[in-house]
Amino acid sequence: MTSQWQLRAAFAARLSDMYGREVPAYTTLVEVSREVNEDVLRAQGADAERLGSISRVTAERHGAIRVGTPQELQQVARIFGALGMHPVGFYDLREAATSAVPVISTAFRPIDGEELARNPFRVFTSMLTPADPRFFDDDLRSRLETFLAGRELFPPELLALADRAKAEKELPQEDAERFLQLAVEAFELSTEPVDKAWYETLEQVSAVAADIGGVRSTHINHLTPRVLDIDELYRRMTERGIEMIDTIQGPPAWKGPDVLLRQTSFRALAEPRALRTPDGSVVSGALRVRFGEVEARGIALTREGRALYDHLLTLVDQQAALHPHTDRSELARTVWEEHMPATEHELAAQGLAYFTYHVAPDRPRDGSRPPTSISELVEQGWVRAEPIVYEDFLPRSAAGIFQSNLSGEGTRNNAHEGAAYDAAWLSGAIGRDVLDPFALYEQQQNSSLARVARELGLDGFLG
Ligand code: OOG
Ligand code: NI
Repeated sequence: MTSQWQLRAAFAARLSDMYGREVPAYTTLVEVSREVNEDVLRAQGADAERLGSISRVTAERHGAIRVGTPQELQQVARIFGALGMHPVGFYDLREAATSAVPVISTAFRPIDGEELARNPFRVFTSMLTPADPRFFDDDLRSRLETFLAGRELFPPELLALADRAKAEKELPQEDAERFLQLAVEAFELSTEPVDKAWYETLEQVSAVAADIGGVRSTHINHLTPRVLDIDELYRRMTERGIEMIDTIQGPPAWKGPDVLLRQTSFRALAEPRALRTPDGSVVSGALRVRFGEVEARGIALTREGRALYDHLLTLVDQQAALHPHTDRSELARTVWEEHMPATEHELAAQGLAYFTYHVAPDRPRDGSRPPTSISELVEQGWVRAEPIVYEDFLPRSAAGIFQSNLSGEGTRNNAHEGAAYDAAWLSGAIGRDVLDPFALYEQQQNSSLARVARELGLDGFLG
């Protein structure tokens, strides 16, 4: 029998092999990430594993896919449900992006600590919004919806196997093999000719709309390894002659703790694709949609911590407008040094980040009673705090990654009111609750506190 986490790990590994064959620069990215991780581990020892064991980090990937309709998203949810992955978080990239990115998104990922430690594979999943009149007029909307309704992204056999894996939490080996084969195939780049005129019609609105709704299949858009030093990775990739986007998105490089998520990518590459012209002939062309991304993960922030992060983004924007000739990452570093607590301890004390708490094996054994507040327990050596790693995404960074890889700005008519979507709407569309990331981190923190309280006989004292 193959369990859900084994299916998840195998799917992530096979998808990575497949993407490496399709996009060779991705293989370089994975190799350079591995080299950087080994160097960091050698230089820092155990500290390098503070936010995840090296085996977790080495295998860790996120993918990105894009679908067209709620029905397709539901099917995606069934496939990832088989792998023990749940929809977490609601991202509205229409608002986060300045150019035309007509999608809303969630991320499918494992949610409990043990499952994350086994394999944290996650997939950022976006759905097109044809009902948003800022991007699509009535005529284009109806043509698009008809086109999307007429395609099948996932074969029924795959979905049936997925439902079984989800219900039984495992699959017999032979079925597991078939499931993995079909699932990986569903995300390969199709060789079927693309209708050139239709693709270009959508491209005028948005390159993302064309990538999603201009073809009869889906594909993995990028795959992202995790790296322990993203600044070093950026230098080494550039040295190897791979053209990276201009910046590293997210928090700046600074002396304090790593928080949330820093990401960068290499530019989307022109890939040969067969195109069908209006007279019916098939010509070879090239489309530029797929890329490779890399990320460094830090500590998960609480709502208050996240509000501070968002506030600092605004401050950095203001500084950048005042000093157009100064490097943005320099400005960001200065802002952070002024406003962001510089130690994990301070982040915890101010309630800005999430930690799990563990009774220290070397706690006082002189018969004294432990103090009853978590900060004193930590200060006096009774309890150790371990940072909880951020498992989610950042809308502004995601929009930045989308935009830096688009061929054109697209068009967007802000005179229209945008169609409204939120997490509740998305839950209804998927037929499954879209979970709140903050609630998940908080649960993890609270259950560690409850365990500490039990072990130290402090029941009723700690949250
Ligand atoms: C998804 C972009 C978002 C990330 O890491 O923030 C993303 C896409 O390009 O489809 O993957
Ligand atoms: Ni990504």
